[in-house]
Amino acid sequence: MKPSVLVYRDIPDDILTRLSAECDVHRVAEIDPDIDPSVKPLLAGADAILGSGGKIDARFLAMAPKLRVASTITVGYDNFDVSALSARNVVLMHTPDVLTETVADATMALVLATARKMIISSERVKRGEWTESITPDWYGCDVHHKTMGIAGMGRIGDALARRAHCGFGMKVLYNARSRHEKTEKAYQAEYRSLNALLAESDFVCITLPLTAETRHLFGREQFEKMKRSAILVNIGRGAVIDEAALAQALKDKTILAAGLDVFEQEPLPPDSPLLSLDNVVLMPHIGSATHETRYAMAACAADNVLRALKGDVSQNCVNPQAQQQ
Ligand code: 8YV
Repeated sequence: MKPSVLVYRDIPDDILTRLSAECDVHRVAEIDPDIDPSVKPLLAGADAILGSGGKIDARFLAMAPKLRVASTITVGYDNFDVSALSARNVVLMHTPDVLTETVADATMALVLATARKMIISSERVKRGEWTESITPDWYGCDVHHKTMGIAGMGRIGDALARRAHCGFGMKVLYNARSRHEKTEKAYQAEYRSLNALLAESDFVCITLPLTAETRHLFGREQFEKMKRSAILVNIGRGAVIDEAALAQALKDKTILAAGLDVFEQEPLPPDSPLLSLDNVVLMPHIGSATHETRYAMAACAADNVLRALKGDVSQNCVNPQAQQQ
């Protein structure tokens, strides 16, 4: 009998066909049986799940007694309770590498768009406000040859350091749990404590995952340590920042501006104080959202399912030790 895979996100047809050759594929729009109770029987029979989003914890796992593989079409996996998965011998597969360059591009784009006031300028042009030579209120600030501080130095942090150093002649500082000698050597990146990074950087770019240690790592105290001319960019996870404190800091001009791709609650709620500020650029979590990269992520996640179901967790597995012997 073929293993049963529950797919809870849209994935390209050719990838579904590949999956269907080896598995019984069931497609649902929603993985949470509390939201769509019709998912319950499919979940009860699923050997693997493939998709993104949802809260996959012990309560969810209790409804999926046969589950062996959870494959997320993301690199981040903060919505999974990894200990609960491991306790049940469910392996968690994710999609690192394939999105690194695309997310680093988006981060640099956010840096530039925020510093050079590109979004607000475009809105002003569309409103018919460009009626004479621009005045200094349209001016932004330079990016090239400034100092970029990167919080978190994983694959995306390294790709961002390369862009900043090689493309924009920037000085790169970073903070991470450990030293990254390759990045230091390749891009003359210098390690700093978080406080020193905050004090010295013109651009602070967050590429951190969300964990118990990083939740609300950036709040009022941290914004006060930054330069008043500094720009904060977040491409990691929204809850790494205390968003209410950030909105206040932007309002008070404690820091100059922010460029955000991720939020504590997504989609951003209509009453978010960020929506009424003109010194913030807001993107709807588009870091990896190109046709090419979203295809590559779906293909990677499907291949992860096929390999993991055969017992191969040598690549892209968060908890290989969870594999049932
Ligand atoms: C995802 C992301 O594409 O991979 C991640 O961790 O944050 C994005 O690239 C997005 O979460 C899909 O919903």
